[in-house]
Amino acid sequence: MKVALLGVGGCGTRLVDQFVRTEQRTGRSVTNGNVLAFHTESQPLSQTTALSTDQHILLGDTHPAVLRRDTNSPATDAQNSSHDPKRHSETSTTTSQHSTSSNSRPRGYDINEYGVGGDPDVGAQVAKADRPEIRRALDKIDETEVAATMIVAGLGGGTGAGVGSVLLEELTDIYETEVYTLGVLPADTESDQRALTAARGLRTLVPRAASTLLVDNDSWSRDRDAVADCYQSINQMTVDRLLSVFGAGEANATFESELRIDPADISRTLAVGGVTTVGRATIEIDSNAHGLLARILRLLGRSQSSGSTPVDASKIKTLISRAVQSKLTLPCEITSADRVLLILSGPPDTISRKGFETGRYLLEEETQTVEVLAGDEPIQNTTELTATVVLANVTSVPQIDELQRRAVTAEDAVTTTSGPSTTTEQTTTTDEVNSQTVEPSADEDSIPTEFDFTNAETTSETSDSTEQ
Ligand SMILES: Nc1nc2c(ncn2[C@@H]2O[C@H](COP(=O)(O)OP(=O)(O)OP(=O)(O)O)[C@@H](O)[C@H]2O)c(=O)[nH]1
Ligand SMILES: [Mg+2]
Repeated sequence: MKVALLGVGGCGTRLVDQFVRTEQRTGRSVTNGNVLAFHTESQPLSQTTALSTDQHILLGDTHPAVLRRDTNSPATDAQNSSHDPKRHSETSTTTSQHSTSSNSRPRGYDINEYGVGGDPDVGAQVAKADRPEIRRALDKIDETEVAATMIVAGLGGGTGAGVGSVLLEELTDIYETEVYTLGVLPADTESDQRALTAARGLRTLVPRAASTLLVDNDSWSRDRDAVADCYQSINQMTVDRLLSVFGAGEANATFESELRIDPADISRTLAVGGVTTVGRATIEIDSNAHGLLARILRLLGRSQSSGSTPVDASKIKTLISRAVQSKLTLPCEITSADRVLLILSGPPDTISRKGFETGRYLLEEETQTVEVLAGDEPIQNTTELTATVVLANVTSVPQIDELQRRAVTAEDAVTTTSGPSTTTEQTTTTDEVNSQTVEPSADEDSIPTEFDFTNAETTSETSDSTEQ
């Protein structure tokens, strides 16, 4: 399934960059070059290696609340030079305009002062003010080449959550095709400000996106005190799973398979909306039947066309069981899933119909879900068999409940100084976050505006009241 990827903020930018790098390394193609990175800070954009400057969209150049790095720093200069020279000349004044407004920003130890300084309301204002620039950038995406678009962001980020929310609103207005979100949740060791932003981000994004795939930094950090040191490995894990899901069905179809995954199965699974999580497991298979020797024999014409023998059904069953019991991108109670998709990727003809049926039955039992779709993705020249399991619209997610609890505390601290508390209305359990997806438009009015970045006023005065 072809998908356009739009990274937002530092996390989103790094993830889409890594995605494109992995596409190039593995020869798989999901995006067809339909990738953009939006940020309010130039440095993370200039640090990308697989994106061209044409794919870097720097927002908030002239916004008074956006703090730029020293314009003489090489990274900033390199970035600004890829933009409108008229705006470039204005950046030198924004640095000084900034120092005053940035003083009133909420601060956490893990919040970078540059860009929107972690403030999602400023992020949303910047995106609204720069709507024309965003629309121009979106013209670079060929909507006819992709079946869907995915916004990728760290939900604890001021840019990720704030700009991401406005971008989602913009895209759902103009695109006929599905718009998904990939959100990264902050770790427990990150500041309450990050937790509050992420809780608000979930509340804004989940009801609007066709589906929100979540990655939990907490569960995937080896060292919980140094989450940032694990970004690279968490990002690779995320990219590998995304490629397994969306890349299935895109590989060169030399070997046709009657069980081959259909891109429509992917959208059908995600169509239930809500929060999605992904598990994965891999086994080595008999290298004699599938490895180098078998390939050489096939090349010499001394073996059957694909040369593969079906892997034992019980082995496939074990693999699928391991995948659904594996550490998910977002750990959850698997029986709370609404729809499940199984993708088996491996050498052609290794998965017999019996193996498939056994696996599907197992998933139905383990997830207590009747809607289990399944397909395979033939990959040549591999000795591995991988099972990827997509669990859609999961509703029992301890990490989201914990995030909401932290958000209540952080929100209380903010509202003590800025007026009456609306905390009880604003914080929700996973069930409530997801319930918004059932009737998104009907429920929209009931979402408190304080939680919805896209309803924030565009003037900086308004944002000041939520910042103290
Ligand atoms: N897995 C992963 N998480 C990241 C990465 N970068 C940031 N994060 C997470 O995303 C959150 C937001 O960080 P950024 O993406 O830098 O924030 P932003 O959107 O640039 O906006 P600011 O808050 O203004 O910096 C952090 O609190 C982390 O939880 C990354 O590369 N990988
Ligand atoms: Mg950042």
